[in-house]
Amino acid sequence: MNHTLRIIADKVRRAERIGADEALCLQSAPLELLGQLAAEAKRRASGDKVFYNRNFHIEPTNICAFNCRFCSYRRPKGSPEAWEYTIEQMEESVRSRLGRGFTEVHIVGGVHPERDTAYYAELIRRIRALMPEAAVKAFTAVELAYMFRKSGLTTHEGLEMLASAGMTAIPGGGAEIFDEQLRSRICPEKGTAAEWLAVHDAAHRMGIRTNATILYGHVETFGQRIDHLDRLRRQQDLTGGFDAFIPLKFRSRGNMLSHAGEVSADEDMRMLALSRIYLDNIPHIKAYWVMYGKQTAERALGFGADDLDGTIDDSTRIYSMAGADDSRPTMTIAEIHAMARRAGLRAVERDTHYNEITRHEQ
Ligand code: V47
Ligand code: SF4
Repeated sequence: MNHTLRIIADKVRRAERIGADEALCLQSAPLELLGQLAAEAKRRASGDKVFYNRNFHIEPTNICAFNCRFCSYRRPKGSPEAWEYTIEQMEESVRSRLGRGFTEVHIVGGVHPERDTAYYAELIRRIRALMPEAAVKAFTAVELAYMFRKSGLTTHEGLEMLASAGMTAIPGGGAEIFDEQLRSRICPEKGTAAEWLAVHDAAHRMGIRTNATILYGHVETFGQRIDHLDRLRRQQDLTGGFDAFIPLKFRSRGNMLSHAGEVSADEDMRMLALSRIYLDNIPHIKAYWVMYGKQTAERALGFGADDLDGTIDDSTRIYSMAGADDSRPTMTIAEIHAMARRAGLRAVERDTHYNEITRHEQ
């Protein structure tokens, strides 16, 4: 190991914050070293626990006002593959899952050009009425900014309206890559990085907790990845409202960036490890198994991840449409426990805010 790398590794072992240049250097460290450092940092943050929750998704529509180059999910209105569920259809999806212990409904979809904040507030209210025990984690900052603008609301007013309808948290999507130049190439219509951060900043200041993501492994540079992590770390220093960070691996099937291909599982481990090490102020790093596939998600538990997301119950299409292995993603509680055990860790059920849940039946 070279001298500089040794100094950086020692710093990480002492739980000292590293800078962007040091992260860039660490990025090309031997994979085994990165894994060790990240696993130690994970142990300091959450001991031997691997968190998961009982959740399902609702994807209200795949019609979208934007046209991100990496998206395999969006369809134009009128396409035979486009959908726009009615509130009644979405209620039915909740009703069909009553009594099975779900603690979270995750709602995310396309940016529908005709649906406004009042519509989505009503959707949330009706879901909460059916399943009051479940939190509603709803809408990426991109969807939120669009619907608030459409309704003539400030970010604060819009968030207040959704929170009083029962929205409990905001998922991390829409962050993509903050670098302005790259963003204008891969998702030019989408809101800016500043807009994404402003929505999360406002939410945190109102006491609404949120997640954050990066979309990596397409045409970005390592420097742009680290810049992204750095902006999130600075935001978290200011407001402290991020619960979890989710590195989202670009999946290449059926979109305008397919030519970029996909990075290897080793590269995924590097990204996870670096996220755990750099984001020393975000408590949880999520290995979203639907996107990685179960095998890679299990491996991720040795590279700093402490959360697998949830049981999903075959309720999301975003990743299968982009080429993820599992076309009907579902994970049983027994599978999650076995995965954690094989990684030398212990599966712990959590709610949306990482409060631990103990049940008598398992
Ligand atoms: O923002 C779109 C990504 C995100 C592709 O907060 C793609 O707990 C890979 O944010 N390949 C939405 N990714 C999903 C999301 C999420 C998922 C799970 C948990 C949480 C959470 C949030 O999906 C979008 C975009 O970055 N995405 N297309 C693609 N081809
Ligand atoms: Fe629309 Fe989201 Fe797809 Fe972009 S990633 S085109 S905002 S559905």
